[in-house]
Amino acid sequence: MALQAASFSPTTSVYKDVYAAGTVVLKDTGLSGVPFSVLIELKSKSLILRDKGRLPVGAVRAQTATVSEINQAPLEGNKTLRKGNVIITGASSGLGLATAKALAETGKWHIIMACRNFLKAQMAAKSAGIAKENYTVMHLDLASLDSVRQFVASFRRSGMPLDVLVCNAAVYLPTAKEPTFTAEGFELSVGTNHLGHFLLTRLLLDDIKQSDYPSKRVIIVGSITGNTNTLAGNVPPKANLGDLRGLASGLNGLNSSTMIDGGEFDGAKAYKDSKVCNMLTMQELHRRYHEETGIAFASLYPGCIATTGLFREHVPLFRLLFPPFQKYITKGYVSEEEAGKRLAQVVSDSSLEQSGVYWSWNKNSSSFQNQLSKEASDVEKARKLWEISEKLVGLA
Ligand code: NDP
Ligand code: PMR
Repeated sequence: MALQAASFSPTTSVYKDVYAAGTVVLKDTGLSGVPFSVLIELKSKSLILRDKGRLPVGAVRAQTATVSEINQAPLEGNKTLRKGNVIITGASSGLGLATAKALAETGKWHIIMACRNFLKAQMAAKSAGIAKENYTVMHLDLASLDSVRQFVASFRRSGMPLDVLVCNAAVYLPTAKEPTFTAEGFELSVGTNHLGHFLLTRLLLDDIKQSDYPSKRVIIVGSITGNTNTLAGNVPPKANLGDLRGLASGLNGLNSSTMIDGGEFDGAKAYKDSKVCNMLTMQELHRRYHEETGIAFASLYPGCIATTGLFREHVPLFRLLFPPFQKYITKGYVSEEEAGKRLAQVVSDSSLEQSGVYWSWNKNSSSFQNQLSKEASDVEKARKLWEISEKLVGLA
């Protein structure tokens, strides 16, 4: 039942969200008129400060916690009564939005929707019916390392503890004839899907380490199409990072190739390569940090969610035929709702807590630990990818 004393600082001038027994938010400009001692008193009696967004500045409405409210809280290990806080990148559509909805509906999670389009994310949350008190939208453009750093700074200013990070956002540019680039000049697919998430995860690890939540996790969404030990992973162009020479020389198309393996630009391959990077990064995080921090690192293939915005750049005929092809021929199709429930399991189920695992689901939707391809589980490549990525994002 650990409320965070620091979050009650009476001098703070930013919004503070303090999640106690399912409830929140001091919309504060100094908590004027409420002595800190009173807050301590409230805290010790397990009272809840409840904001409905209509309190005048300085006014604090207190309400006694009911048994049922306390019971709503995640009690795994009885370590804390507050809601879990989870950041989901790219939660404005598809899998990310469906996961946010699934988690919000449990009443046990507050979702920080980390999105490049603030308004789109707000509207998406609203039309998905996610209750206002269960989410916060924060701006994050993974195609800009400055934006990643700014996001981390604003998240820290919010005062919220961080318990789980889900790296979900991605772009897929299968029809691009020419490469496009991130703000720092990296090829856009690998720059966004891998490098942006790499920096974000590295910076937020410190925050997750400090969490008192019973189960701390970092999840990076992978895919079957990056795994060449599957039929789907053998559809050309196949993922292949080679010796990482393109990445090592900057992936910028100026003094280097725009592809990780040093080859000619191919948007579909760049996406699949980026997914291999995601899966390698998860395992390297596990090797480097799991034992020391207790954080569980995982990746997953949620199923083929053939209707999402991921295919927005594909030709119209593909977009028309892909869903029935996956539904009736490969039978790999899964709805956004079902995929969201799967990712939500990886966020919160105690049965999916193991670290270093790549999760998949079989036809009757039960989860299992899947095998990664030889390349996607290559320890030496993961280490090299880590070291090069550190340099590219300015951490080494
Ligand atoms: P969507 O296109 O619906 O979702 C992708 C999200 O990423 C969107 O919210 C998008 O924002 C966001 N995004 C893109 N670029 C950036 C950026 N620069 N900064 C911040 N956010 C960004 O696709 P899916 O839901 O299908 O994809 C989600 C994850 O699932 C991806 O990691 C994908 O690789 C993975 N996946 C998908 C499969 C599928 O069959 N669809 C299968 C296997 C894995 P915006 O809304 O503004 O465009
Ligand atoms: Mg694939 C069991 C077979 C299977 C599965 C599960 C997928 C998933 N795909 C399968 C088979 C095939 N696909 C076959 C036989 C073909 C040749 C006709 C095929 C083709 C195909 C294309 C052109 N598939 C695709 C594309 C895409 O553009 C998608 C892609 O690669 O996006 C990167 C895609 C996908 N197939 C999948 C999944 C999950 C995808 C998309 C997603 C991803 O990795 O994010």
